[in-house]
Amino acid sequence: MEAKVERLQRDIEALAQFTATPGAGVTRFSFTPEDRAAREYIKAEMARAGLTVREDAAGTVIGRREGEVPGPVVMVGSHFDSVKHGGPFDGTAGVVAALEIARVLQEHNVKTRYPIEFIAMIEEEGGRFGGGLFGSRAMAGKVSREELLRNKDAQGISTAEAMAAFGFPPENIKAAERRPEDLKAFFELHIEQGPVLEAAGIDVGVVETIVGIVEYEVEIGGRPDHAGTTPMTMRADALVAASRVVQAVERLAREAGGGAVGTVGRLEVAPGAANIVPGRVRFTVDFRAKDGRTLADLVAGLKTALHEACQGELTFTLTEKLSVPPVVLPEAIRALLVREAEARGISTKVMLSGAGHDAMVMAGLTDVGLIFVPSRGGRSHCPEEWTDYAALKKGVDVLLGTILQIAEG
Ligand code: HGY
Ligand code: MN
Ligand code: MN
Repeated sequence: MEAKVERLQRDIEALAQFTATPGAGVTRFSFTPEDRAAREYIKAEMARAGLTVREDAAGTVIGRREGEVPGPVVMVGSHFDSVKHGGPFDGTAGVVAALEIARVLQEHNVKTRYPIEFIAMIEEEGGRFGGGLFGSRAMAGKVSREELLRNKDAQGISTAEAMAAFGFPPENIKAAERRPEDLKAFFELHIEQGPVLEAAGIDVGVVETIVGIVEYEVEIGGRPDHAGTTPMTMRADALVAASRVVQAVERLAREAGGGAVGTVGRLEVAPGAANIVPGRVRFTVDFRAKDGRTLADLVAGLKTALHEACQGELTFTLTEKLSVPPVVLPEAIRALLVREAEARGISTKVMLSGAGHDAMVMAGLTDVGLIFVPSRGGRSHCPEEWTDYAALKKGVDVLLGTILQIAEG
């Protein structure tokens, strides 16, 4: 049994149309018209594949295929939201892989012992509200009502308001929770978003460790003043202070070594005029490392840098948006994936994931397998993101064979 590459291509191209920035990459934020269009496409394809379709309280789309016994369930999927001006494969490739596996099982009239759920997770990127890994964290019971009220988009709309307006009452969020005893395994196919597989000429990456992530929103308060009449010795310039912290983020990560990374991806200056000394700066900090100790050291270094940069009238606030520890995925699942690939003449490489994935949250609930397919030029989170459909098919086939083994018990 194997996937049909033309159906993979059709799904990817169809879903890529649901973007707020046509011609400038895929922008598909959660609880938006683009979300609605993509979710309706996914639900229709799940129904056509014979699945029972529902949406959980967080807004994740779940298609279920019954087995001979009611549970525990084998899950396969990824996320269907995107970053701003992203590519057509990030997350979507894993949702399309799940859709195609459902079709193949239907075509071959396969009856598995355990049920299988095909998942399209919501708000993994955190592109609209910050944070991220929202759908999987809701399944893990790690989304609080407080977070739904606190996290707001660029227009000041909270996650709770957006959910309510879209048809998902925020007060029901706890209903999305899944019990570990009800789950048998969670599998995710994702594009690598890096250069390793392409450079090595390897078909499929089998992920051993996913880096830990901490993400902060920082606000530095200064004093807006006239840029012409305020002497340099009398300023509380929020942007000068922020720029010192931005430099520290880069230095801390570089000096930490071991693959640690630090990024300031978004920075806003207010009031934001050439002739006004910046009174307030808001920016994000994203640290990643494959061990918790390094992550803790990076956070401590950030706090030191903030205290040193904010003297006198300058103040700062530091709000944690996401904190997920590094995870090592189970060796037994990795071995199954490698064996399935070898049986199909597909090459594999065990590797680290520098990107975060829903799989890292689901690893707290059940056994998890995460595989990568190559990204052209290692590019992602940009319109240039690309994966050859034949390469995607190889990953889907490895997942299909492995899931059949796990679902047979
Ligand atoms: O940020 C990440 O690693 C993922 O794309 N959400
Ligand atoms: Mn991403
Ligand atoms: Mn992703």
